[in-house]
Amino acid sequence: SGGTVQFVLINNQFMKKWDERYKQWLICIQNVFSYQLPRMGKDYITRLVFDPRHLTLALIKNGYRAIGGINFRPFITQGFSEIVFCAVSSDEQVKGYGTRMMNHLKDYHLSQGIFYFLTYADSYAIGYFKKLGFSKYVTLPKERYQGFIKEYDGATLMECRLDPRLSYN
Ligand code: 1VU
Repeated sequence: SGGTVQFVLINNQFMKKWDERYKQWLICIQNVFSYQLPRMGKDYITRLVFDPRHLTLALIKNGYRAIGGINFRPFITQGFSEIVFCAVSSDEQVKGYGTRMMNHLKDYHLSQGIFYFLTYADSYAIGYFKKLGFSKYVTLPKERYQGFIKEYDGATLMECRLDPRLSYN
């Protein structure tokens, strides 16, 4: 293996002239999400990946290949982001990319003055989120997120509180 990876934040909100390369990357990442998170349903994933209110942090290998990503929705007035989908393609898992991707997202949020992540984690992903600093103990007051984030049956709400004194990379 080997090779270099970079992180690209893709947001289709302000792109009047849609960058064809970004579109191809989003399609690849949407396929990774569909394959890795089959219970979410492909149509639902497609809708949220291309929703202008959602952003995708793309994990790009060797300058051209999208091998994973994190889709999230910032709620700036509420002071948190919802982590919606997070996945790395099968052949690139357990190489540390999932960790680096989340750390990159944390530093981006510190730069934006957002200090909380919330996610509905599948039971098999709870361990991964715990390693990355997420907890089932949610400290954010309910009125800050209730009605803003979508509940998923059988999933566990988890929170990650970012420390503004830290750098995660
Ligand atoms: O640091 P350690 O070595 O102790 O632990 C690693 C790694 O061993 C562990 N880990 C796993 N543990 C249990 N089951 C797994 N499937 C699993 N995969 C990894 O987690 C620590 C971090 O490893 P990493 O930095 O190498 O992470 P990856 O690059 O492998 O990426 C992790 C994810 C979870 C993104 C990847 O395995 C993946 O795409 N899995 C399938 C999709 C998934 O479950 N996504 C999260 C679902 S919840 C969601 O998206 C809604 C919010």
